[in-house]
Amino acid sequence: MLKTFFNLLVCLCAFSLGWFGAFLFFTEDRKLSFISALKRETKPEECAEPTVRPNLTGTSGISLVSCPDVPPNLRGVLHVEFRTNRTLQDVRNHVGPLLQQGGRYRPTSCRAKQKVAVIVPFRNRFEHLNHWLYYLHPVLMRQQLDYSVYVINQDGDGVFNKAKLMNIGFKEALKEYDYDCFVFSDVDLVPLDDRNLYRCSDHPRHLSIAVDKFDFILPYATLFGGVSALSKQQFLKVNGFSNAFWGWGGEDDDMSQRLSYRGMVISRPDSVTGRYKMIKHRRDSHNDPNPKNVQKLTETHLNMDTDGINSLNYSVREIRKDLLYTFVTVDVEAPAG
Ligand code: UDH
Ligand code: MN
Repeated sequence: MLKTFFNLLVCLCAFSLGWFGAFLFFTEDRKLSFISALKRETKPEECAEPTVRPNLTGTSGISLVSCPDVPPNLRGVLHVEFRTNRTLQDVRNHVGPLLQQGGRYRPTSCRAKQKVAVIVPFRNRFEHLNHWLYYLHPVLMRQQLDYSVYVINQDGDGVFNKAKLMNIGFKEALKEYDYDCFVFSDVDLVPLDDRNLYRCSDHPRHLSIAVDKFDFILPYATLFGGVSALSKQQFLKVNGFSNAFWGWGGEDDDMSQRLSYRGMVISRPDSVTGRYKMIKHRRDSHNDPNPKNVQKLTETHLNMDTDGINSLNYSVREIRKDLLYTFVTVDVEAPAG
């Protein structure tokens, strides 16, 4: 009798354990359990989606269902602060596990809507780059993009040419992958809302419309500088950026005019979604405002067919793959600064 009772007790225990196990497994899978909620709480900046480094080689993404129009794990308004002691290794530890060499990512659970090359014109702003990478990677992941980050670094200390670096980014990125969208971003601009999607749309898109430096107000209606997104088609339709804007200013207005001359209008997010924080900085050396650029803006329509991606000259000095970005150092044939 006692033996039967004992057997029954063992069976009951095994049964209960089985159910408890099944419950944990089930809720963990659907991210409902207390355990997974805790996990998410302790990793606030991470993308909620993949937990393993995705394999980006091969064509495995093709059989997946398309990602939803509205990415499900967005957070909305973000808290952004630029602490000075953020090292590149901090950033690698923070976002690296989900990336492939070259700052490359794509969602594992669905097929991304667009293949996006994020292009950052650059020279000697490593502190800004750390902040930018720290905030942007998790945002781009949550936005479920198939993307890479290209930092296009102007070699030497000749006069800076941001537009030329962006043209080079377009060209170099396309040598690696069949991107259909190009987001051009200053290294010091971080979005304050992850609903501001780094994707292309039917119209060229200006993303950084409300920057703290300008009291969150768009300074003028045709502004296209800061962060903007152009599809491959839109970019080629205007022959890319002009290569002729040396020094600070004008290249974005020239692009804005190119778009207008080719019958395109600029689309924008609303003024809440389009908020940005700019890292405070002084003017860089060898990038002074160039008065000649103002004159150039009167000639956009005359030059745009011959000055642009079809007339781009440069040489690549080095391509270095970091986990967080592809760093392309280029000689842009700059006049002495
Ligand atoms: N950039 C560099 N290195 C340079 C110059 C420019 O990386 O030496 C890149 C960088 O991505 C930067 C972008 O080009 O974000 C635009 O340049 P910018 O940040 O100098 O332009 P912005 O309009 O600044 O923000 C204007 C001068 C600010 C003076 C502020 C005085 N309080
Ligand atoms: Mn700036």
